[in-house]
Amino acid sequence: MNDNKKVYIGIIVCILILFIILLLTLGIPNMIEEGKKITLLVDHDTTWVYRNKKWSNLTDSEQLKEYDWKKFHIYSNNEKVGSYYLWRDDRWYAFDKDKNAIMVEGNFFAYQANYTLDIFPFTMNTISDMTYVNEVLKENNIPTNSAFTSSYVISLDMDDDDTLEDIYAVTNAFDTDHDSEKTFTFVFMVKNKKIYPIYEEIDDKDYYNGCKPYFTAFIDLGNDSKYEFIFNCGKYSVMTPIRRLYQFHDNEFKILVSNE
Ligand SMILES: [Ca+2]
Repeated sequence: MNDNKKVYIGIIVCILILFIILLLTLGIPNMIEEGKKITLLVDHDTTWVYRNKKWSNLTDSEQLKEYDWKKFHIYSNNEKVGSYYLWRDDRWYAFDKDKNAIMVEGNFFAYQANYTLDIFPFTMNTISDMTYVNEVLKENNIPTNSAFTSSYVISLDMDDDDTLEDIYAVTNAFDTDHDSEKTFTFVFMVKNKKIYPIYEEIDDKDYYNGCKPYFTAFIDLGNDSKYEFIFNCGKYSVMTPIRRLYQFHDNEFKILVSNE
């Protein structure tokens, strides 16, 4: 090999290395971000779409018909049912490729995206350590011996730092058995012993007030091993719960889209 050839190969190698560095630092994240398309079906009443880097809450029934006979990844009660074709009437119905009906019981959730979404199989655990719950109750002048109608904690690594965060939910909504002064709902995350509020509601005591908090799915929407999640608030007197898609960003929870 003569010196000229060595110089050429050297230059080509340098250009390739520069190109790869550029692609890794600028190109690849942008390419994923730019072309990302997501459709989330939350139960049978809420549809969220992500197009051109924007979320929207789709309510037009004509537009929803566009998903008829489209394939979705379907989940029920946080467990994968499979990938099936959907058809909409007053709700979503699932069919296999031969148009045999597939029964989907429980909390329905489905998504379609032009990339694979990681969905975390969360579990709702009994709260064994009441330290943080009591701290939040005290801050809001609610007695710490209050009875709950629902209380649980979900543990997962929300932000990919190899340490688990705890998401707590407590409420006394729809309580007929106890005489409490206020109806309350608190949902928050604890990370490094610090409390980050997700949802708070305090109302006068009334059977119709309050919110029963529950989660539909924890989803890695950004493909960055960090989780966004769908949170719902069941209301006693309203058919459709409040539904919100949350993201933990810059040390606070932000609502990306909701059905409100
Ligand atoms: Ca973490």
